[in-house]
Amino acid sequence: MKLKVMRVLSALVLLASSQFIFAGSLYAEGVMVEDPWIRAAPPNAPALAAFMVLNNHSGSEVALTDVEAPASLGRVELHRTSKEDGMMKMVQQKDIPISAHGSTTLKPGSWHIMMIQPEKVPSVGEHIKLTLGFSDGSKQSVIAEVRRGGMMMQNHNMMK
Ligand SMILES: [Cu+2]
Repeated sequence: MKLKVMRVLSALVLLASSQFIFAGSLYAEGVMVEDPWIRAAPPNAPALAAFMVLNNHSGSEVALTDVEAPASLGRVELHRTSKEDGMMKMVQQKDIPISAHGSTTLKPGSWHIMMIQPEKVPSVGEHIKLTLGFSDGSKQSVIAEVRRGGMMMQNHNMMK
């Protein structure tokens, strides 16, 4: 009798711990951010752009809805550059969607995070903390490295 109780108890403990692991893996789902970076720009640049890969490991669509950056980098907006009538055009977006089990790449000439009218343009090699807010209510901070790369600023200058 006592042995039977023990067995039931240990089975319960096992069940409880496996649920704990399950809960742990659920927590690890959501958006995984890969390779965040900010494109190096001249000290008088009117805007800065940040790029990264957003991987959605969940079964439902999630969107990047807001980004917090240090105040010295200016006002933050979500943008998308696309070709319209043969012209590259940049349009502000309310969010950046990431499909279920899919990924969205923020890159020059496509989706990007734009920081407008920076007071101080960071130099190559600096690390900038960006806090990403998603439509599921989650927030995540990433460290973006300032580096050279991609196209120059011509996309953004075309907007003027
Ligand atoms: Cu832009």
